[in-house]
Amino acid sequence: MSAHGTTMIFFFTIPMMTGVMNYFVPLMVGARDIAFPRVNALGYWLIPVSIFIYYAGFFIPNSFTSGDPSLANAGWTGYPPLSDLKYNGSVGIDLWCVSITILGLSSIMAAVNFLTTILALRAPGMKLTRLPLFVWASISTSILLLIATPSLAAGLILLLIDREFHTNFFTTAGRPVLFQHLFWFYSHPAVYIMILPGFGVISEVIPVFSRKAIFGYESMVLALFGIVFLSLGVWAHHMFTVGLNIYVETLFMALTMAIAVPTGVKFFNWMGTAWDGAVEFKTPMKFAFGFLATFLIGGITGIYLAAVPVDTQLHQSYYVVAHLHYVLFGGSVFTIFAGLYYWLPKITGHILSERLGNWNFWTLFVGFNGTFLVMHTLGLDGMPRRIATYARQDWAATNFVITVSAFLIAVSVLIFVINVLYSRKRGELAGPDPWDGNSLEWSVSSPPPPYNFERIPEVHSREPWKDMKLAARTGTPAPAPAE
Ligand code: HEM
Ligand SMILES: [Cu+2]
Repeated sequence: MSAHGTTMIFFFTIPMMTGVMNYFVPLMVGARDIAFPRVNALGYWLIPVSIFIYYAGFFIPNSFTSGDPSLANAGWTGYPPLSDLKYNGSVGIDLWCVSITILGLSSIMAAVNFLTTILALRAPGMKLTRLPLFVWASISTSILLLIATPSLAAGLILLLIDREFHTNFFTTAGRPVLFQHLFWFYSHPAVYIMILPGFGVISEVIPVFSRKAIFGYESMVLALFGIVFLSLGVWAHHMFTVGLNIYVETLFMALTMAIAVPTGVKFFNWMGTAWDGAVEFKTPMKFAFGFLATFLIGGITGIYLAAVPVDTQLHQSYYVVAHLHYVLFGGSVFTIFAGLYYWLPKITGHILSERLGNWNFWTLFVGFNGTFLVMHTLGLDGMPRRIATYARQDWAATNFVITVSAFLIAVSVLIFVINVLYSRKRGELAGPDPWDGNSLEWSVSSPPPPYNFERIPEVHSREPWKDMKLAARTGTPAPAPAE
C-alpha cells in the first residue's frame, strides 16, 4: 500500500501532469520552447533518478525483519513513529526521503519554467486575459508547487536527519505531529497540483466538443485562484484525530468546506458551456463527463469528511479510501485520459480509434465505480484501511465485487495501450486540427515541428486559431493586434 500510494501520487500523476503542461504550455501561448530548456531537461531526468532510488529498496534485504525487501513501508504519508528509526529500521524509509525530495526538486524546476514561459514568452497579442484556461490552470498549479513543495522537502530532510544522526525533530522524544503539519502543508495542495491541470484539460475539451466558447471565463480564472488560496489553509483536515485544539479544528473545517464554492463555480461553468451546445460525445468528451460525475461524488464525500465529528468516526476507514480515489482517480485519471484522447493525435499525428476509446471509457467508468463506490459502505461499516485482510465474513462479498471491478480497470488500461499501439501503426492521420479546435496548438502540424512555430502567430482574441480559420475562409485579413 505504501508503494501503491507513493507510485500513483509521486511517480505517476504528478510527472504526468507536469509532462502534459510541458508539452502544451509553450504551444498554447505561442512560444517556440519552454523558457529554460536545460533546467527543464535536468528536472526531467531527476524523475527516473528519484524512481530508481525509491525502488532500489526492493532489492536490498531488510536486516531488521530478516530479509524482507526494504521498500518503504510506512504508508505514502510516512508518519513518525511508523517511520521512526526506533520502530522501523528499514533503509527503504531513508531511500523514500531522498527519492521524494529529489522529485520535489524536479517539480520546482518545472514550476519555475512554466511561470517564466507564460509570463515572458507569450506571442504578441496573447494578453493574460486571453490565455487558454489550461494555461491559467498551469499558472495556478505552478504557484502551488512553488509554495508547498519546500515544506515537504523540509519534513523529509528532517526525518532523514532524525534517522541518520539520531536527532529528535519527530521522534517520540520530539514532536511527531510536526511532521504531519509539514507533510500535509504540501500534500493537501498536492491534491490540487494533481487536479488543477485536469480542470484545465476539461476547460479545453468541453468548449471544443460543445462548439461554444467557455462559459464564465473570468470566474473560471478567479475560481482557480480561490482554490489555490484556500487549499493552502486546510491541511489540518487530515489531522482531526491527533488532538488539535477544537477551535483550530473548527477553523480548518470551515475553510475546507469553503473550497466547495470555487469548485462549484467551475462545475456550473462547465455545465453552462455544454448546455445548449452542439455536444458531440467523442472519446475526450466522454472522459470529461466521466470526470464531472466521479469528481462530484468525491467532492461531496469531501464535504462530509470535512465535518470534524464525521471525520472522527470515519478516519482510517475505507470511507476515506473511497473518497480519496473519487477525487484522485476521478479528478486525475479521467482528466488524463480526456487529455490523452484529445492531445495524443497532436503528439503522434494519429487519431486514436473511437471504437476502442468507447470501450476504454465504459470499462473504466464501470470498473472505477464498481471498485470505489461500494468501498463507502465498507467504510461506514467500520472496515479499517491499511490492513491486508479483514475480520468479518459479511465483508467478503463486497470485497469480491471490488476485486473483480479493479480487474476491469486493468482491462480498460490494456484497451488504451492497444489503442495507442494500433493507432500509431494504422490510425487515421490526424492532420493539424482534427477537432476543429480554437487554440494555437491546432495551428501547427501534428506532431509539431521542434521549433513549434515557423512564424510566431499574432493573437486577437481568446480563440486565436478560430480567428485565423475564419479569416482564411472569408478572405479578410485578421484585424490588427489590439495594443
Ligand atoms: C486500479 C486502480 C486502483 C485501485 C484498485 C486502488 C486501490 C487501492 C487500495 C485497495 C488502497 C489501500 C487502501 C487501504 O487499505 O488503506 C489504495 C490506497 C491508495 N491509493 Fe489507490 N487504487 C487505484 C488507483 C489509484 C490512483 C490512480 C491513485 C492516485 C492518483 C491512488 C492513490 C492511492 C493512495 C494515495 C492511497 C493511500 C496509500 C496509503 O494508505 O498509504 N490509487 N488504493
Ligand atoms: Cu486535504
